[in-house]
Amino acid sequence: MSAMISAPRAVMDLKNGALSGEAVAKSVKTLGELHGVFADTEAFASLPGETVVYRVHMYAPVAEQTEGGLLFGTSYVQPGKVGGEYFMTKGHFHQKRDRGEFYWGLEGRGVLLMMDEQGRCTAEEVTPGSLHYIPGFTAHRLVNTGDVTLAVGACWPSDAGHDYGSIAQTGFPLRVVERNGLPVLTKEGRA
Ligand code: PAN
Ligand code: ZN
Repeated sequence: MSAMISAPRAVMDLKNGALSGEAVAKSVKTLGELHGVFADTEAFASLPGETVVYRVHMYAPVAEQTEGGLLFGTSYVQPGKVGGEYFMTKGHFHQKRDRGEFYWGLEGRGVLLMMDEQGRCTAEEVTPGSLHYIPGFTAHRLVNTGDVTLAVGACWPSDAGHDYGSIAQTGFPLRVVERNGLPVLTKEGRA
């Protein structure tokens, strides 16, 4: 018998990065799960905890922690603000600190915040087609500065893991807030 050409194990919508397939998992992060992330605690408390801040589609062809494999995902950050601060992801270092990652913009507009282990922070603009190399030893967070959903693709080593603890303690030195209708970086309200 000759070999068969099989269907792909996963499919991606080329426009918005939506993933489908058996090994695709989808998760949701609500405001209620983001305590301590935003600077304005009063504004945070006034918003419904069930408000969706971001969703993630993740294609895991191998189990997390597997050495030598890759994971693939699309993050969708909703438009919105807590006080003047734009909706964003929690952000993390990889547990295995030397593991890097690629991000690329698909839809919407935003900012990628990156921070090294010395707390030095940089910010890159994310737009459809923008490509971002996140080196190892670098925490990363996505911020939606637009008024539509920000969709961003990602690919990272399957043994990278996520360390949210360090970010929860020290935060990022820069925040992205709206001033006169435009996104600006600020050091104010540092966690
Ligand atoms: C991304 C992120 C995703 C959600 O897939 O996990 O944007 O952000 P948080 O993990 O910070 O909640 C990634 O960077 N994976 O390594
Ligand atoms: Zn990551």
